[in-house]
Amino acid sequence: MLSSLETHVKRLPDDFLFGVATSSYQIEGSNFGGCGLSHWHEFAKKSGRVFNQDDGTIACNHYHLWETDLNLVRDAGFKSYRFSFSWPRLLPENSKKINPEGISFYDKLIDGMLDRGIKPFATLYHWDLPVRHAKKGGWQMRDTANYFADYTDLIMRSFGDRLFSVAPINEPWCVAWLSHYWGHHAPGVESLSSAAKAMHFVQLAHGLSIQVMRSYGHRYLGCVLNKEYAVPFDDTDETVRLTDLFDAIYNKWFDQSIFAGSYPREALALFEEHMPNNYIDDLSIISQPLDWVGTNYYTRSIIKPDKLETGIGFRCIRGDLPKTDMGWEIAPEGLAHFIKRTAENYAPQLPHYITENGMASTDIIQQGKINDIDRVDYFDRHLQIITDLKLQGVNLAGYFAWSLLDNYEWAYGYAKRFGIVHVDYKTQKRMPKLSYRAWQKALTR
Ligand code: IFM
Repeated sequence: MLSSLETHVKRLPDDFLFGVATSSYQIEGSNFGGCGLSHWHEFAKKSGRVFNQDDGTIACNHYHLWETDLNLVRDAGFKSYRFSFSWPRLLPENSKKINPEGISFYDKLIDGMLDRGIKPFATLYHWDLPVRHAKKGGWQMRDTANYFADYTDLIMRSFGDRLFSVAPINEPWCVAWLSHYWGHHAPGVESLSSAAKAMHFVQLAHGLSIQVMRSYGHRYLGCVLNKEYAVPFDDTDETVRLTDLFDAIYNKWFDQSIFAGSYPREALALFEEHMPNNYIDDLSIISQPLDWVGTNYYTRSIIKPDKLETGIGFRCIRGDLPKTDMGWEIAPEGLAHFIKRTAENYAPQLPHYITENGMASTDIIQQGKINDIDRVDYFDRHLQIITDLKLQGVNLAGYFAWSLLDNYEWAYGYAKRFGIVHVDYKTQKRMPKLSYRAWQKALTR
């Protein structure tokens, strides 16, 4: 009998791309190979907001174990690997002095993928901003967007022709709002004014980077936007208005600026006085044509009015649905909502990838095994949505499970496990979980 994942895979066309994702700071180990400091290192050590003050200095030691890890990707039957470049690894000291060990590491990693028949699905920035840029204001500054364009140039020169696809920035909402308004991620700023600037400059960085990559003739460029499904706490006009505001800040800000060259008016009304001068002139850069669109999807948020939240007037709460170990509700219907909305409103013709989807769970090792059946079920329920929509004719092109390995889960340190492969952080031993075996069975059948 076919398992649920096998059934979905069988219903999808052969060219539907299945992959698995990770990111540099979360797995590589920033102590190795001449990597420079990122603002995450400082945040982990100094902010008091990171569990156990855990940092990414060793992480999964992927810097040394990359061959083992690529073998795991290949042996599961994944045909693509979504990874990120580390900016401080390639340019540890300044924007001119290239770290040869960094170049050599990514050379080997990319060639290692190609040798194994795995398509390199690259992200240029997954949150490890060099500390030198953070000290000068980081994403609140236009300069950072310009430096990001230079860094893009280095990557294109060195690796561009070997990359199947590239997205400049992973989850710009996290880079901007989560890190500058909520302060939950590095640099831990809590200011509407800072957040508004970061919301704009991270988008500008995206657009400038796309321009650079086009100048090299790259033809498969996209964006990776995280989406959270907004549900009003009640049906009063005020709650509905606030839910629209949440949706504008979290979701539409990014789609609309990239695909329609404007910012949503609900969010702009809140940010306008803090926006950088002449920001409107940048929208034509931000809205460069793309070749594909990527969505990272995990959960929903219930929006509840709260007068104590002086800037925005709401807070996000969780409801009664079953939850992952992050406390995130499992709500696959939100994924359907975003896939349809993106196709209808913004990018009907573009191939759509689910670039991250997965769950943290409290995996228990029993008799040398992890039977993470809840994670298999999570993948199953989200793939059901994808298969149904694909069969209805939506242009869905691929799906990436988050994550290959248990890894550094940012402010949660190593306390949360998202991997389909368990990592023992003391020995660095990898142990495939039941979910890995389920993917393997579905993809290699
Ligand atoms: O681990 C993160 C990843 O870095 C970005 N997307 C969400 C994941 C789970 O929180």
